[in-house]
Amino acid sequence: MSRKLLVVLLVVLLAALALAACGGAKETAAPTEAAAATTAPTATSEQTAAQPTEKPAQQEGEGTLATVKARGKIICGVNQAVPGFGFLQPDGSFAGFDIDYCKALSSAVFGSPDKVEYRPLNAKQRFTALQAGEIDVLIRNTTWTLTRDTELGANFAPTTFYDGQGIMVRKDSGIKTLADLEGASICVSSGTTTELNLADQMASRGINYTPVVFETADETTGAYLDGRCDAYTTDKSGLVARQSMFPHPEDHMILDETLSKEPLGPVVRHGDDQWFDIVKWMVFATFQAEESGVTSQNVDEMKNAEDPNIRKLLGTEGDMGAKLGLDNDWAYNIIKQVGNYAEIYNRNLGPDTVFNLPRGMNSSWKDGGLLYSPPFR
Ligand SMILES: N[C@@H](CCC(=O)N[C@@H](CS)C(=O)NCC(=O)O)C(=O)O
Repeated sequence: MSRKLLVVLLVVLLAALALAACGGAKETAAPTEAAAATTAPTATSEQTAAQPTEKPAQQEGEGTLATVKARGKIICGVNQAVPGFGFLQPDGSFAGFDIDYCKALSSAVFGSPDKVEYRPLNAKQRFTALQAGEIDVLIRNTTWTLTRDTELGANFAPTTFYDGQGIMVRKDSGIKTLADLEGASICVSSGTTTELNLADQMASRGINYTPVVFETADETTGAYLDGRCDAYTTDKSGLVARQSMFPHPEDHMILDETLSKEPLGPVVRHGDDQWFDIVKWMVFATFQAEESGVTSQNVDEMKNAEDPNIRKLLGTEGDMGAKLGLDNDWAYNIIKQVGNYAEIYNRNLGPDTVFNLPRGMNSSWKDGGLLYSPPFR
């Protein structure tokens, strides 16, 4: 047997073992990533996601933009279980803040928001799917971390939603602070920063707890609602989103404490600078449009604005689109078809939605928030 074949066989065997280990029991006693960190430097639960079964969407040696254009659609890795962000609706369509960013990318590339195939992925599957070329972009409440940015082969576009991890408990539990969770069981999803932060925060505060780990949000919240855990933890946005699906949302509350920083945004693979630039500037276009007061409603009039920044953004002046390999009306199309950041936020999370999330850090820098676009020039 050739050495190469032997290596391939070994890899397949290891992958099968990893799959058997994750797939068998849905619940594990300890956080897998944390456990991996304290033992040998083996794969974390993020890295032991299901192996790719389908043919990669991207052909070798071809840039993602060319692949996407030849295919006629973008394959966007998304969440299907977090209302307001990425959610599969009863009619089979996807909706949410992250979904709108898939649409914005489609508008930038194709001049239409509908050239998207949505690929639902759970937390553990997402980085393998990205690495394997099964998706062109991951827009799925994904936190930017150093490990993901390096070892996991991911490049992070600007943060579209600044979040932090929170804890939900039943109102009648008497639990008011993190310290009250001494001896508690806490439901958490695997392959997430949530799982790691929880272990770190509880250890540093000397609070003993039992993590009860599941692969999907449905399993995690299902177990919490069944009374198998005293608390449920994820990003605060995720808590609010999932709470909206509970039979009695009013029976639950989110503790004031925030356990971590969770900057969420789109992600692409390492190795394709042009595609990375497109995804980055697609996000910046939504920020800049809000900064400049350009909306889906006034974008046509704004084409005649005097402000050179607006003219460059909308393609009336300069050749910003060409620099990205796109048509010059790429950003005009995003704003016209999907909207500026405020429109995207309000449509999915704003005052007219069940979530009514205050903008807070997710305000434009002009309003004291963290959203800031570099110059369009
Ligand atoms: N932002 C965190 C957490 C993201 C995450 O996947 N959260 C879970 C808990 S709500 C989720 O979205 N699960 C949906 C599912 O896979 O069913 C991360 O990037 O690791």
